[in-house]
This record gives sequence, C-alpha cells and structure tokens, in this order.
Amino acid sequence: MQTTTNKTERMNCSHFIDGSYVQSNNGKTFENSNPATEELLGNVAEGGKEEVDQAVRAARKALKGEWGKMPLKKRSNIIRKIGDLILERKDELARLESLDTGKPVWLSTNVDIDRAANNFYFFADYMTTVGTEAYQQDDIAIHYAVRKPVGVVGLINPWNLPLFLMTWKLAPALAAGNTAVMKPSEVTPTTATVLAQICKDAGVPDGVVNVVHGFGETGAALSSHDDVDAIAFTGETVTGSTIMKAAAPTLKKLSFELGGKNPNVIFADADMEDVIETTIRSSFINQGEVCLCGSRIYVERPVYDEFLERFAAKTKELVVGDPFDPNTNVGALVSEEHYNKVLSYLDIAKEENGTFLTGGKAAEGFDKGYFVEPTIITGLGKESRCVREEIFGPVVTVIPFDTEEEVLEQVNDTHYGLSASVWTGNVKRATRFSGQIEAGIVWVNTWFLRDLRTPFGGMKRSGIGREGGAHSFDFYSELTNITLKM
Ligand code: NAD
Ligand code: 6OD
Repeated sequence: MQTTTNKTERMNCSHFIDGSYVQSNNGKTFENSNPATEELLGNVAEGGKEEVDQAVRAARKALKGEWGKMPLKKRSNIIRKIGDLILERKDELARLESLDTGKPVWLSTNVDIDRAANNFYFFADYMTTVGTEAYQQDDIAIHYAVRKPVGVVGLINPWNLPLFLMTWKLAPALAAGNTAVMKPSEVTPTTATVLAQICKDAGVPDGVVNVVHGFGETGAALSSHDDVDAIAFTGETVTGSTIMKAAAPTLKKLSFELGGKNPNVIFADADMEDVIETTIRSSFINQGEVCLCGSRIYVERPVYDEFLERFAAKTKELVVGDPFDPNTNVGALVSEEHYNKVLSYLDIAKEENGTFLTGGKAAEGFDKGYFVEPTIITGLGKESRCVREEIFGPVVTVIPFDTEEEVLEQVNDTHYGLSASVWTGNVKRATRFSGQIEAGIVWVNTWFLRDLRTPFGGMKRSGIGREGGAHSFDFYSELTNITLKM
C-alpha cells in the first residue's frame, strides 16, 4: 500500500524500502488525522527495529551499487529532476501538507513546496562546484584530500514544515553521494511518503532513499543502529539530547537543529510600518509553529504604546480558520496534544498575571479542530515561563525596555540561541547589537530572509553544527587526505 488519496481525502502511508512501498512485518499501523477537522486521514505503517534494519541494509547495499559509482553530472541531473517533479506535483503536495499540518494551503504552496524544490535545485548546482584541498610540500610530497559520502544517513524530522525540512537534509545528503533513511514525524507522515516516489521517478536507484514511519521508538532505532553513519535531526532540544545518547556508542556524526525562543528587538528609530508588517508574520505565520518565529518581543519604551496599539489592531484582523480558504491567515495547530500544550501556556500566563491584548483562548466558532486565537501577552516579567519556554504556537509576549544594555542582557538570558531580529535605523547600533546576540542567525530589519549558501543553525541548546551550502556539504562528506611522496 503506497500513499493513496481519493475524493474523501483518505491518505494511507506505507514505508518505502529498497524502492518499494511495504507494510510493517507485523502489519501494525497507526491513525493519522486532520487537525482542522479531526477526521481520519488514513492509516500509517508503524515501523520498529525490524523495518529500520531493513531500510538501513537497503541503503548500505545501494551505497555500494550504481549510486556510489554514478558520475557527478548524472547525479546532479537526477537531483535537479527531483526539484522539477516536486513543482509538477505542487498543488497535490501543498494540499497533502495542509491536510496533515492544518496550515493554510497558500502557505504550503508558496513556502513549503517551493522551498522544498529549491533545496534540490540549489544542491544540484552546488555539488558541481565543490572542491577539496591540495598542498605541495616543497619537493617532498603532494597532499590532496578526496571527498567521500559519510555513508548511510538517518534523517529525523518534526511536523511543522514536513516536506521543506526533510528536503533541507535529503538534498545535500544525496548531492554528497549518501544513501538515506528518512523518519518523518508521526503527526505528518504523508509528503515524505510521496517524496520517496518522486525520487524514484527522478531516477534515484532503489535503496538510496528509504522512509520508515513511526514514533519516537522508530527514531530511536535509527539513531542507535550499528550501521548508520550519521544522524541529521530537527526537533525539540530534549529529543536531541536523547538522540545524542543513543548515537554515542557508535559515535555517529550528528547535525542538530533544535528548539528556540527567539527575541524580536524593536528600537524606537525603526521603520514602524515595516516592523508591524513583518512582526505579524514572524509571530503568527504557520500558527507560530516555525522554529524561527520571534516569540519574545522587546520594544524600546518611547514607541511601546504605539507598537502595541498598531500590532494588536493588525493581529485582530487575522482570520483564523479553514486551511483551504484563501482568506485564512492562521490555520489549525498540528495536533490535539500540541493544542493542549499551547492552551496550557495561556493558563500559565493568567496565573502569572499577564494581560491578553488579543486572544488568550481557543478560537471560537469551531466544533472541531485545534484552532487558537493569535495571542499577545503583556505584563510578564523576564522570569515568566511564557517568556522563557518554547510555546511553538500563535502566542507572543511583549516587554518594554529602556537601554541597549538592559535588553541585550534579557535577549541572551536563555539556554536557546537559534535566531533573533533587530529593528533599528541606526547602522552603528545594528552592527554593535547584532554582533553581541548569542544566536546562530540574526536578521536586521527583516525576518526569514534566506540565502541557501549561508550558515543556518543554532548555538547553545538550539543546535549543533550548521546547515546550508558548504556547511551541509561538509556534514554529509568525509575527507581522506592522500600524501604522494615525490
Ligand atoms: P520532536 O523532537 O518531538 O520530534 C521530532 C522527530 O523526532 C519526530 O520524527 C519524532 O518521532 C522523533 N523522535 C521523538 N523521540 C525520538 C527519540 N527518542 N529518538 C529519535 N527520534 C525521536 O519535535 P516536534 O514536536 O516534532 O517538533 C517541534 C520542535 O522542533 C520544536 O522544538 C521546534 O523548535 C523544533 N524545530 C527546530 C527547527 C530548527 O531548525 N532549529 C526547525 C523546526 C522545528
Ligand atoms: O529556511 C530554512 O532553510 C529553514 N531550514 C527553516 C527552518 C524553519 C524551522 O521551523
């Protein structure tokens, strides 16, 4: 049984191992439902150690086969073709992504699916330009490095940008010549299942790309497998720590993109029009379920009242609703479990004497589905749990500040260090302030603007390593240095 969809939107997902869709050996499945309607979308094969082992063996075999020997240009063309096929199936993939996640379909179409294709286009080009090092040591020797794939890589991903984030790992992994076993989130299994077929249709040999579905135990089987060489993981910080322990006995190479609690710092000399327009996006896009969302907003006192008034007015205009309605700005949260987690933080905000400027509750008018009103909270101090912990929903806190020193201290007073935004019209301050922020990514007068060559990732407990351009390629490669004595 492969991924099947029909008019009633049933989507059953099988594993994809060695070029074929297969069920679990024991026939075990779990249910996947639509978070906007709570209707059953389909059954998903539930893999365990056995299925992970089958997939890893297929990947190892494929590494030694045609894929491992394929000329660079041919491999690059196949990778580009994957991008083409994603775009050919754009509407279908966007629809599946919105059914699985609850996000607006315009967002799936214009961001998730477009960026997924771009990841393949970027690495198809990039792989043809990558060189290595060579040194001549007087008349004694020549040293040169040759680049090789790491081997079999496990790709474990979350539910917020399912296809986009999977391709952010799969594209460079394939470009560097690896074979892969993907473990998508149990909450959003569908587009990875289709991606496997797309890879096959693009000419990727059997066994190179595999998918095993399941829960945390399935991911654990992959991260502890004896014959997996590297794990690239995006997800929660605590899960990253668990994976690190599981991968330790076999010393796997690790790439981690983890949680965040990103600050958005607005100085009084910023262009307020730009600030409001972008802060609406950086707070509430994808229901606030983007690791880069700026959920801690700090505003310099002289413009605090003006900011709150304009930001709250725009937030109240946001339409919460059916992901398939083009007018919807904010769709459903991804699952009942996550909805309850986000609502529990609204209770915490009440206990902490926060003031809801907007929202503060589940959205009204929905019998079914996990809809939460875009929520702005003021009046909380720096020790508030809502200010310190990752909520990962449409909820932001706003705190005024008086000096650069004071706000910098608050910005960096966290175990996280993924991203930050700074808004100011003063170039000197922009340079000075952004350079002192303890985060892997800092945007000045913008947000989410990306160039795939740049280093992407977090510091502190928001990640290990960087993705993007050379950084991805280095992670998915090994170097052998060869010394030729003259
Ligand atoms: P999660 O950590 O719960 O799950 C992510 C994946 O890990 C899932 O596929 C899950 O099945 C798997 N998993 C769970 N337990 C495992 C284990 N013990 N061993 C191996 N795999 C295991 O995260 P989530 O709730 O799916 O996603 C939300 C989190 O992801 C947030 O914290 C968010 O900040 C983070 N995130 C980070 C980035 C980034 O680039 N830094 C991007 C997107 C999401
Ligand atoms: O922009 C990207 O390439 C990227 N990886 C974004 C991640 C967003 C996390 O939710």
